[in-house]
Amino acid sequence: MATDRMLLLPFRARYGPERPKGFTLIELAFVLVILGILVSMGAGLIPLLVNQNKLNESRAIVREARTAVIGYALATGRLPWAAAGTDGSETVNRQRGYLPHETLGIPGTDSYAKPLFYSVEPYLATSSTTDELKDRLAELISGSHAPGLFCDDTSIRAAFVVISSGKNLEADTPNDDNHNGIVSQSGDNNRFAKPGAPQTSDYDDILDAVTLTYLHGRLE
Ligand SMILES: [Ca+2]
Ligand SMILES: [Ca+2]
Repeated sequence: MATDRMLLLPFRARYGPERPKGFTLIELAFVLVILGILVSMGAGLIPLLVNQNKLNESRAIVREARTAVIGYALATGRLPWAAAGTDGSETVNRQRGYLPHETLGIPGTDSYAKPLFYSVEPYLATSSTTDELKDRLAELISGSHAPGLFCDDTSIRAAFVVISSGKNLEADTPNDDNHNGIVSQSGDNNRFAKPGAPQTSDYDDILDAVTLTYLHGRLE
């Protein structure tokens, strides 16, 4: 039988010359060098990706807080005061401080585990119905009642702002005026950064704001 004869033949006679197995040393060295380069490139990218991820996460947290404050206004006819402490309970007559997250029922820290800051137009924290809130917004917009909260120096008139202190873990100028790293009632003023201001070596806060006109539109 032809098949039986094939089985009796040595391996090389059946399948031809044996091919060299594995890599040569030079090939191995080359592969290792390329792998080393790829690993070092990847290792360099990891901190950048982590930073970007943290930034995006805090942006989303600030955005969610903004939405929660708008929801509070629509439900109660007023904006909450700021919280004096990090427990997040609003403190009557407190225009600047921590986000009143307990009052809002949301988490109060950013992706860097630092408390969020908040400032409110005081005239909007003492209305009691959505109609009254809307009337007060109209007064602020027309100037018949002087507005008391601004972004981008005084070019944007805001109903409220929410701020994450960002990667350096401190509020930066112009959100923090007395350079103590936090936004508080005394020592800081009522002018904040432009929402979405670019990240620089001196400013890495993440600020979102709702303008008077936007909130007025939401109450239509
Ligand atoms: Ca900062
Ligand atoms: Ca301060």
